Amino acid sequence: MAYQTLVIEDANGVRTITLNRPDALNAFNEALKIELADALAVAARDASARAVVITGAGRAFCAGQDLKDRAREGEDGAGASLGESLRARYNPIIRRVREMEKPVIAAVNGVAAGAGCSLALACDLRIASEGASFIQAFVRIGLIPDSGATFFLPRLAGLGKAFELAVTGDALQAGEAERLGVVNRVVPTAELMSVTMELAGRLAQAPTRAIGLTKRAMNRALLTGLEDALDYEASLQELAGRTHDHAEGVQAFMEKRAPHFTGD
Ligand code: T3D
Repeated sequence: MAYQTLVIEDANGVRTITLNRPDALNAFNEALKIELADALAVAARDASARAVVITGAGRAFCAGQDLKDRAREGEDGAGASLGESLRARYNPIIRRVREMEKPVIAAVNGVAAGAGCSLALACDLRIASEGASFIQAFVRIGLIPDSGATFFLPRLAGLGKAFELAVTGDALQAGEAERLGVVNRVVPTAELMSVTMELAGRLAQAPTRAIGLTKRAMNRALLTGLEDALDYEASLQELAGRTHDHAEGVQAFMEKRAPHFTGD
C-alpha cells in the first residue's frame, strides 16, 4: 500500500512510522487510520524490522480523531457510529501494537490527545520530549476514553490519577508523566529521536524472539482483559456519541470556544 499520511523509514533493524498530517496535529482521518493499521501489520510480518518506533511529524504526536471530519459528517446529517468506528478502525490499531512480538516505542514529540494518547499508552515504551503532554481529550467533547485508554491508563498511572485525567481532560505534562511511570524517559526536544533511536537500535540487536515472548508473557500476565475493554469502550462510546453534549463539544471545537454542556 502506498501511504499518503505516513512516512516509513528503516535503519539498523528499526522501522520508524511517522504520522504525517502536521497541519492537523496528525489527527486521525480515515486514511491515517487505515494506513497505520496496515503499516503495523506489515512491520509485524517483516523479519527485518526488529523494533518499531511511532512518532509524529511537526509539533504534535497525534491529536486523536479528526474532528473536522466528524463535524462535516454531522452537517451532512450522517452522524458517524462511534462504536463502529472504534471496532473497525481504532481497536485493530491498538490490537496490532500489543500483538506484535517486537518492541514498539512511542517517541512522543508533542501533544498526544484522545486516541493519539491511547496509541502512545498502548506502546511498550514511551520516550517523551520535554514539551510533550498527554490529554484524555475525550471528555472535552462529551466522550469516554477509548482505544484502550480505560485499560492502559489505570495500569500505568493508578486508578485515582487515571480517573482524574479522564474526567477533567487536563493535560498531563511530560515531567509528571515520568514521575508517575506513564513515560519511561523525558529528554530535551532536540534529543528525542537520537535517544529513541539509540534505545530502539539496541533492542533491534537484542534477541528478538526472547523479547517477543517476554511481551507475550506480560500481555498474558497483565493485559488479558484488553479485548473485553476495547469492545466495552466501543459500546459505551456509541452511547456517548449520540448525546447532545458530544455534538456541542465538536461544535465548540470547530468554533474555537468553550463548550456549554447540559448533561443531555
Ligand atoms: O469519532 C470516533 O471515531 C470515536 C473515536 C474517538 C477518538 C478520539 O480521539 S476523540 C478525541 C478527539 N481529539 C480531541 O478532542 C483533541 C482536539 N484538539 C485539541 O484539543 C487541541 O488541538 C490540542 C489540545 C490537541 C492542541 O491544542 P493547540 O492549541 O496546541 O493547537 P490548536 O490550535 O488547537 O490546533 C492546531 C490546528 O490543528 C488547528 O487547525 P487550524 O485552526 O489551524 O486550521 C486545529 O483545528 C487542528 N486540530 C487539532 N486537533 C484536531 C485538529 N483538527 C482536526 N481534528 C483534531 N482532533
